Amino acid sequence: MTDSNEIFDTERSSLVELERRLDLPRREFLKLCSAIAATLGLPVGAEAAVAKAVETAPRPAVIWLHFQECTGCTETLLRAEHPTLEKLILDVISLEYHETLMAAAGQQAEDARLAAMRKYKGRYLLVVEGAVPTHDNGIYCKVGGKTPQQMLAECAADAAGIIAIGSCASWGGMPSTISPLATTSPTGSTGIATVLGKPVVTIPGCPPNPYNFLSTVVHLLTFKRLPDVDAKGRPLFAYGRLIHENCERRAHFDAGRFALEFGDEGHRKGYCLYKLGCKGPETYNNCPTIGFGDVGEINWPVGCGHPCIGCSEQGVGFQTGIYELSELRYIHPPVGYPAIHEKQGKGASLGAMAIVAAVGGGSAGAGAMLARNLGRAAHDDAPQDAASAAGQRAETDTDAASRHDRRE
Ligand code: FSX
Ligand code: SF4
Ligand code: F3S
Repeated sequence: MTDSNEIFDTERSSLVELERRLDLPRREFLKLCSAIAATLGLPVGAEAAVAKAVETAPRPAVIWLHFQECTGCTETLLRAEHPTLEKLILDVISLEYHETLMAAAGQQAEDARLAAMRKYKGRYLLVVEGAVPTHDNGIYCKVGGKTPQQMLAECAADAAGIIAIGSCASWGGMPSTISPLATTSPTGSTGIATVLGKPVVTIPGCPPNPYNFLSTVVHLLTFKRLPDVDAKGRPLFAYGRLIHENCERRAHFDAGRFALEFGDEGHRKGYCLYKLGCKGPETYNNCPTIGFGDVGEINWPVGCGHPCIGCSEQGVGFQTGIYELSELRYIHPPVGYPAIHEKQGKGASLGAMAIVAAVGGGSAGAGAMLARNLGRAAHDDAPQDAASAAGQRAETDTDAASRHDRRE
């Protein structure tokens, strides 16, 4: 890894050129490189290698396709509060074809795509935004007279690398939503890897975080290869951990303090949003770590007071109810607490009651009340404070049974 001083002492002239190109003071540029290096999980000092790659590496030609989507992926790249982010993104890639951003239209646009594919044959990066309709030969989203299936096959054939940006292109996203009465979405929408029959790098999210796209491209420039991915094609640097693992409300989850409805005391106090349907426990993404819009790390759905809807997670976002209770993956409350999914009216198991009573020093009856309060998702006047609930609430089984768990 190059030392940062080395770059800035010996290669000042290229930095001066970069400052001019991006209209960006070098201090700002370095800060951005540090943010990218941190997003990539690189060690301290790696920002120098990132900076060098951004300054000097040849920019990959990019052909960017749009299928079934809302253009939010593009918007989030360009509407970042930090204007330099947009500049940097457009500087590290050479955008050869992009239906929303190019001036050309109609046949002229088609000619530009074909010319770019010829010129950069085998060397261009194909970025796809949007899902692919498969029903009725995919006629539901034609561009230039071609279906997404045809366009995708044509453009993927000579691409050096393929990136699916957004949940739509990654696994179907919103267009793949299935009504309770159907078995597929109306247009049979799916992700591009399914259609191509081969893995691609996916950057899910609706929209995805622009830093995750930028960092993926910068990884390519810095290390001459795309980043390591998981089984769903997601870069591990961004999607290696559950949201729940890094959430700033996690301490409230562990302590059994939950908001039960929007605006209640628990919500106002910033308690855990699990009982409002937060999908953080089953969604892999780095939202709590990097936030959105460059305005501080609390600027992400949960930070703003709304449960995560699992927008990036296949099988969760747009496929389960927004306020439906999330499945807990491998993270659970401390062993002193009974299962959070404890159904109402059933009370806690004898084992759970014994543990709670032993840990809390209370009676088995207090343990049972705590168990019921953790398992309950019904409205309540007071915030769900497990400790006070154990000592203060007295409720009959009939009361508890009359409440409905959000999964029931
Ligand atoms: Fe929209 Fe992109 Fe969502 Fe989809 O983002 S923000 S519907 S993931 O393809 O434009
Ligand atoms: Fe945060 Fe949601 Fe997990 Fe609660 S359930 S700690 S709000 S991610
Ligand atoms: Fe989406 Fe959840 Fe992040 S809704 S933006 S994955 S917090």
